[in-house]
Amino acid sequence: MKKLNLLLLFVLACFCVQAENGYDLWLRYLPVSNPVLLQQYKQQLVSPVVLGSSSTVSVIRTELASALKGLTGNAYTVSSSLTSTNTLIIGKADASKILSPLVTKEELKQLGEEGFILKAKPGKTIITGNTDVAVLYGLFHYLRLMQSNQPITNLNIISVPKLKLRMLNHWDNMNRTVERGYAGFSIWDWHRLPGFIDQRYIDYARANASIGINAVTLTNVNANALILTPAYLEKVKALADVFRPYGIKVFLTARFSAPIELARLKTADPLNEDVKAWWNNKANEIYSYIPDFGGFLVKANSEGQPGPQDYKRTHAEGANMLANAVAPHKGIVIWRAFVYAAENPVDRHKQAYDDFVPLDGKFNDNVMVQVKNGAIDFMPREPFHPLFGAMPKTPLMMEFQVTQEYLGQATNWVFLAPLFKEVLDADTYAKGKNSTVAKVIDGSLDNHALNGMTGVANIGTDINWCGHPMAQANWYALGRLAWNYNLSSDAIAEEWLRMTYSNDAAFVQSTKQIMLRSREIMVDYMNPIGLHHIMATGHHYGPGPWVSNLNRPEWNPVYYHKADSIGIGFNRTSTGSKAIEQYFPEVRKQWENIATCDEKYLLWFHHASWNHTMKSGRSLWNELCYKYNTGVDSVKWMQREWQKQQTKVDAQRFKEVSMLLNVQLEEAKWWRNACLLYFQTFSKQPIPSNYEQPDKTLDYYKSLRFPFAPGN
Ligand code: GCV
Repeated sequence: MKKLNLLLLFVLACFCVQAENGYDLWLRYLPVSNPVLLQQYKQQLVSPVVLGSSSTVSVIRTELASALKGLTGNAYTVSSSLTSTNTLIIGKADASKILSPLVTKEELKQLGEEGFILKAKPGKTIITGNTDVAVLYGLFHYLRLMQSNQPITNLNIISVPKLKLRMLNHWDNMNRTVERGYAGFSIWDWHRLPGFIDQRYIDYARANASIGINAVTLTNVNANALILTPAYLEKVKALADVFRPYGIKVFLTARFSAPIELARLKTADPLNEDVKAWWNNKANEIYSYIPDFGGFLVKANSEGQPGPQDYKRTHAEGANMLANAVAPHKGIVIWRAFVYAAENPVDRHKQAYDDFVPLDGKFNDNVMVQVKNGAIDFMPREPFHPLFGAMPKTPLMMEFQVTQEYLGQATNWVFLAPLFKEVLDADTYAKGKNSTVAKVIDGSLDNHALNGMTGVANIGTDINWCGHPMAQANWYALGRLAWNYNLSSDAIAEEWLRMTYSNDAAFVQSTKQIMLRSREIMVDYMNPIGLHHIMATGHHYGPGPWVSNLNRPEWNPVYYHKADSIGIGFNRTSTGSKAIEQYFPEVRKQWENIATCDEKYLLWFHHASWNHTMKSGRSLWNELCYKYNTGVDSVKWMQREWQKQQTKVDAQRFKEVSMLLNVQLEEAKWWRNACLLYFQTFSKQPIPSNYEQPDKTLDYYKSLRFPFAPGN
């Protein structure tokens, strides 16, 4: 009986070890299965030492020991004092004299605070940098090489982040709901903080550090002033203490009306002396809890949030008041440019530019303006925001959305690196050719010291963190691109797949193709040819191009597609809203003329007739039918490709992704049928008979309701 129990325990233990629920993200450290490679790794690793004594150094030691154990099966003793026999030396450049001859002063100078050097020749490897956190980044890079089965014997890597602030913005509410979150509740367990430190906080910090993320905003930009009260600052401090060894700074969202709500001041006018004093004191108080507090992120005068314009002050006056409060502590203010007003009849596309360009040069040195990648709102495809390049005197920070509010939420598999890259690589022509968005945000185009990129997080309490097992790749991609926006989507997908799933070459090859095509596929079945914001309203789940009854004009999809008997699309050219004039002439030229406009933006900038001839030779209406159907067919292709991977992937994640692909196919068909049936009421043309015909009526699609859709 005892033996039987033991056997049962053993079987259970094996089962647990092999269960793949996605919690470990890309930090699985599975045994290296290629024996030749394993042997090479072992020869190189023999005797590791980690120098130094900070809390970050402890993190390095723990991570190294657990990674090496996992990857090689050996329990290495990681020593802390150097001997001549050490083969893997990890530590800050000034931690030991021995490092100095191996790396030059010039090399160290290039690194700044966060860059690292990784050098290896047979039998000797060095990972170093100017700070312990830089060394941690170097370690994660080294582990990534082994996790993805790369050689580690001859290395000469110097890696310096292209952006200083590499950030996640959580839209997490204090009641633990997450605005636009599709992965469960907020991971911040405010009620049990500060006493209870969930292991998740530590694993979250590890994951972020492994991809170079060094800042997080904990709370929703639709802010709650209570986060600034002492009871909550205690809790924020507890999180900041967990994150610090991983090089992560904490930011909070500041509700502009907080002085009224928390201190009963009569006003929140940024020029009022009492208001200024209140924020100064509040900043001092926050820094007394968290000496390295990053600063404030602010959404003001947008979608009902309070702001300086309530007092006839400008965004700059509001931002500078807060910037003055955090400046003595070296804090910064990140002020969002996502503003538009219902009372303003001007094309929403133009409003942020109209508001912010006149303020260029008026922001304090410690203010950054955070700009969404496009002028509307995180659509499956948008041209880059015209503010990029248009505010040379202000550091602009990129805001991407990692959570898939408008990109299939938690049911659709979409890899976002191609979307991020498309924007970063776009040429603004602000200072002639090659003035890319990336060069605007890294500060190199206009010489800014502050620079950064953020992603609205897709993280929640789901066991796999991000809801869809494949959505982790988008968190990963954000971090990797913030570190180095020159990385290709291909390289990022490959790294992630190898670490998160398998190093099997055939698996990596096919699954990478799914990932790389997935965004374009979604554009086809959701928003082809430049269509945008035709999602159902409120929750944004599924199609709703017919919606026209909401209070604010720009909340209605009909505002964006403008379909009528003549054609479809938003005329933003010089004969329309003139939004195109906000771009530099070279860019404008590309899009102004319907004959030359890139067709992926056609209906973004033009109201084109249903019979407009597309480059394919098809009429616009037929092209729309073609695109929607191609999108659906391509999801079927994703399914076929994924089915081929069954033997290569653990059962749990294989099944989860298979089920979700079934859902995705149904949703793609839903998008296609609903949109084509609706637009057909204007085009009055048939859906060509070679395509699958909608099996439901338009009224059916219009009748669908999702009162409990997540993220709302
Ligand atoms: C946090 C969109 C989203 C809102 C979000 C807003 C923003 O409008 O639907 O949920 O609010 O963007 O970025 O502020």
